[in-house]
Amino acid sequence: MAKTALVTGILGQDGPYLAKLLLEKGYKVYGMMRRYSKPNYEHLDYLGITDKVDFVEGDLNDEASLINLVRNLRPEEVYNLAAQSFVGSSWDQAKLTAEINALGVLYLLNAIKFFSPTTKFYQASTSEMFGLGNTNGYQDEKTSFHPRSPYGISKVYAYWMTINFRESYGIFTCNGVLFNHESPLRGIQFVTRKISDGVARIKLGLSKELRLGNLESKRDWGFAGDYVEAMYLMLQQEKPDDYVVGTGVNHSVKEFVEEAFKVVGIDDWHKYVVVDPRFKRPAEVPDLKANAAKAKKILGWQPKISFPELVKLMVEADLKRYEAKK
Ligand code: NAP
Ligand code: G4F
Repeated sequence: MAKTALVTGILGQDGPYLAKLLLEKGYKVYGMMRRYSKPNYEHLDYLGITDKVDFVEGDLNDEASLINLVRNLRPEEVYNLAAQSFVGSSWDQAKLTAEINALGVLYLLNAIKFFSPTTKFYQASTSEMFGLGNTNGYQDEKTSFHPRSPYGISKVYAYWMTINFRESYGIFTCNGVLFNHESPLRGIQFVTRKISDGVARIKLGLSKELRLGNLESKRDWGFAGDYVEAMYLMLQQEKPDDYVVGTGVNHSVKEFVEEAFKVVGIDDWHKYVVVDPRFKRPAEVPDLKANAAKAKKILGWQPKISFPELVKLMVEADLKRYEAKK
């Protein structure tokens, strides 16, 4: 019998990559999406798996919808990837961010506790929880949290609730504390995709400038396709635990910009980039860099795609998208 997995956030960036991996491993994959009059399957189409996923409707804000799904499907694994995931919007929509990212996780955990307690649960935790916290310039599983945004704070609640269900009820729950991971499926609001898209437009003469916020902040950027393997591996261990996942190398936004313009053969990138205060945040996370030694040792996980490869992959995908529209 095929194993069953419920993946929330199936139409986002990570959902499709994870679903593809699970399908390749022979799983029956239920993809949870909100109710839309016109759902957008573009990301699943991109990976060629739209017809292979079983879609189910549910909303992290609607506890009964989660109870129904868990009770009816009783999946062996639940990967909770759904979230209001854009840090920048979380100051303006702090309540909604908390409802989805914090309380939504509590609802899902309760549904598992009452209706399918043997289900294994993965929570999409994040390096944003560290905020200003670091241990000798890196963040690992023992680094203290000092979140800087309503998004980061909502995820800290979900992180501890995930641990609490493990400690209180013996449910197999794991936090993947993932650092930034990107791909051609990244939402256009996030800085990497905004840059790859902007650079492609400039190269093709469709735009004259790229407006960005803080160019100095540093992120540990990896490829989403690599990171979903770590999610899967966490739920295959004998014991549930929490893991930091990242490359251990970081770059500034400015370095991402330079690298992206390099891909299209433009050296004088300063001519095109405008710093616009509208894209700066009320409180910034200046420097994230993972120490993923535990994931490497216990899960045997390592990233495969390097920073220059990632930037090239994203810029070339955006060039291709625009060229296909010509
Ligand atoms: P994403 O592209 O923004 O996808 C999130 C998905 O969640 C979207 O498809 C969205 O659905 C869905 N969603 C939002 N609110 C929902 C609700 N109330 N009920 C049900 N679904 C809802 O995010 P991602 O980059 O794939 O990230 C996946 C998860 O990992 C998120 O939890 C994120 O916070 C976390 N994370 C991401 C990173 C990263 O670098 N990508 C790093 C660490 C942690 P719609 O399509 O309907 O809007
Ligand atoms: O791409 P970002 O919006 O990603 P951020 O805030 O790091 O959050 C992402 O990674 C987290 C993991 O650490 C996830 F949990 C979260 O869901 C999301 O996937 O911004 C990256 C950096 C920030 O320092 C931001 O201030 O880029 C800086 N930045 C500079 N100019 C900009 C811009 N960010 C955006 N989105 N847009 C700009 O124009």
